[in-house]
Amino acid sequence: MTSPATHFTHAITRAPAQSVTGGLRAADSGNPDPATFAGHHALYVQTLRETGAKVIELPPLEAFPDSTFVEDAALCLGEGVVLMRPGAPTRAGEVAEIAPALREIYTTVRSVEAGHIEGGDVLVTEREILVGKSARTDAAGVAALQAAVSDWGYSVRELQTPPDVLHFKTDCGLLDADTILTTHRLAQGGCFDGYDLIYVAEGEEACANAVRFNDVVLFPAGFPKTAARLREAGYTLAELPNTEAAKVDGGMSCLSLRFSPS
Ligand code: CIR
Repeated sequence: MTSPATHFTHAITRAPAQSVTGGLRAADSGNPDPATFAGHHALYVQTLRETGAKVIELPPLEAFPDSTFVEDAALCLGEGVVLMRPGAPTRAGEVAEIAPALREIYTTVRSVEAGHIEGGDVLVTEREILVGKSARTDAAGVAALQAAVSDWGYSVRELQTPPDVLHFKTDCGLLDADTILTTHRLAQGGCFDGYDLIYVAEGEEACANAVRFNDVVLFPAGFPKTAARLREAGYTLAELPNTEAAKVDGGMSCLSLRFSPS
């Protein structure tokens, strides 16, 4: 069944810059290789397009090593777009860089004016907007988002991203209107009560950041047990190489903004 939370007419992506080797990361497992990353990114974009969506590809930004992770700079909803306020100082300038592309599509553009919030901490379902406070997102940012979207009828629920997890969505992804892929460490506090949950297999926590995009689930290659669980549950997976993004803590959701402007 199609849902406005999983089915989209548009996406925005930004090709990785050579400077992605200087991207932020929690642990050093070596630098991403820009050429390999570019190949992975092209495959990601092609997969989005194959679902029928229009994909707007933005050029690389050398001044912003993490700018390929466009999801963190904006929250795209049907009614309008809300520009985020990244908590990582090196990423704050990405918002002004992506805003012109968003203004070409949306007539209503709002901004988070206080605190900090990154799109990776925001999960939009059909019923609500869940936001995990994290090292990048604080209570003032969540409150500012709530103020920005309340007249559009959204309720915002403030949650906590587990310690040592970069973003809320590092550990979850929406699979359909009622179903969330997640980890035990995130779900154990009951934040997803009322939803159907599919857990990633033990040891495969790094694949929780999957994204349902139209008829496919964008899923990082290399997590066979969880992939089998999802296929068994009836989902069609597009398994995409993600080794280079993963070196700078990036996953499937971070690489696009997904939306259907009204
Ligand atoms: C960062 O640390 O900000 C980037 N290296 C990775 C951002 C990943 N974004 C996301 O999960 N939404």
